[in-house]
Amino acid sequence: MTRFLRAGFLLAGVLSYHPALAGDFQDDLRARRARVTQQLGPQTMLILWSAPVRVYSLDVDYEYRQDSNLYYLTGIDQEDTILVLMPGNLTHKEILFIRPKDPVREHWQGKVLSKDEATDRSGIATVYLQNEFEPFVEAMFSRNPRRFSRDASALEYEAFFKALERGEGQLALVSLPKPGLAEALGPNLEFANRLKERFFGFTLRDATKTLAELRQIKTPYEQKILERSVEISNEAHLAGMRACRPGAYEYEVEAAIEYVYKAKGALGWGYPSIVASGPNATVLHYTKSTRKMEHGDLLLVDAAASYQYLTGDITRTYPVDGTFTPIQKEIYQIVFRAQQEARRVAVAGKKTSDVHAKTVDVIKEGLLKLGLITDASGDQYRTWYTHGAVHFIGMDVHDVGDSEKPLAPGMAFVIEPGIYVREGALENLPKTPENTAFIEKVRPAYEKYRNIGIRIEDSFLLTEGGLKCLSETVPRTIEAIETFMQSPH
Ligand SMILES: [Mn+2]
Repeated sequence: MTRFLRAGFLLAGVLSYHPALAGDFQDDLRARRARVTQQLGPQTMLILWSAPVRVYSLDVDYEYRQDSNLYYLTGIDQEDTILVLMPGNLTHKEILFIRPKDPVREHWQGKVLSKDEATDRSGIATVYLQNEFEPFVEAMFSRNPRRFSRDASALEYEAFFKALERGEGQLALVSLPKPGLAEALGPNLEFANRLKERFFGFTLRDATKTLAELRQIKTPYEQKILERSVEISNEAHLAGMRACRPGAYEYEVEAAIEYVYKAKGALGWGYPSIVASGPNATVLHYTKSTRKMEHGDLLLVDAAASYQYLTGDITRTYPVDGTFTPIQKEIYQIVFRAQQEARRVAVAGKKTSDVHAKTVDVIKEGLLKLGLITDASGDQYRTWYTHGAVHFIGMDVHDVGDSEKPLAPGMAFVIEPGIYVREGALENLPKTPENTAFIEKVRPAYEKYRNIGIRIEDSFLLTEGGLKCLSETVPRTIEAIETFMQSPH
């Protein structure tokens, strides 16, 4: 999956629950909350809301996908959930608000967690009901805990109250709308503004970065789950390759891939599958999967499962009939070499931009040799290589994290160079004398390679021992791909 360079976007997935790892999971959740708590400080109240239910059509909803940050800290994938962290509290530093049990609704929509079950799942001892949230917050910001509960003690919340008195309280929220983005005022900010109108002594703090930095370094537990997630995706890719043949439709390959997700307990994708044959391979996020594949086509498959809220990201491009044409090989080898050489750059201490830069060097050199660019010193290569090579993976396929930070053990990311000789790429260049000359010179090469789109993408984990490729088992070399595609299955 290739990332828009500026904006991210939300992708859905679903949870599957494995009791065998349950204890590890709760330990990990506790440790995650402890790290957030430490960074927030005693003057702060952090509030995190669950993701809203989204309507598919009329009275049918989309499958529910929990907000990544809320899931990261609670492990709860139920709607109407709110997490409050108050690091300064004496005993109840973590408080969960959940929807009430309702037998009628549960008959229609399924079981709702009881308070005890929410505690078992999250490891959070203090659980209140959803309708107690606003009274609780009001009691806290008015420094009058009895407004919430008659036996509440002011001592419990003293650190936060003192901070409010000094005017140093902080209300920490995540995913506040960024200035300049054309988003509506988010519900978080509306909530904060309403509180500000009524109470004093605190400022707003954006905790998005705090959470992103924690999520950027995968814990040993997360690494284990991510590895399993990618294993499932590897198997799915092999199934897709087996289902691919001239005369079959793209959706048949997609079905073979997604069957494996479900059969292996992943229950869903980390992002919509891209199964793009022939000219469709030049469309970065082609998701229709309706074309019939023909002899001579390449098929680009970019797909990965979401397993327990962790997703890898893998792309392979292979010939539908099992044999690359010489012309396809020429492009493939450039992309392959770009990834190989970039892998060697991806060591602790380097930045993701260093890894990307290596792919650019190799691709420029290759494009120049093929006549698709006339000058390797400038930006001509961007006509054919249109995205970045590296992004983090994790709970979100384009996961959060600071790309300015040097690579470090625990970071998980992809390296995904690509070349796309797409229809109209030359015609759509701005009409400058420079471009006119460029177009004239590269047109023969463009005609030769047109409609070829090739991307190679693998999921990596940086460990103390070096770079570990999690998707190594999916054939990547021309030889391995041809052998696999031509073997009887
Ligand atoms: Mn990707």
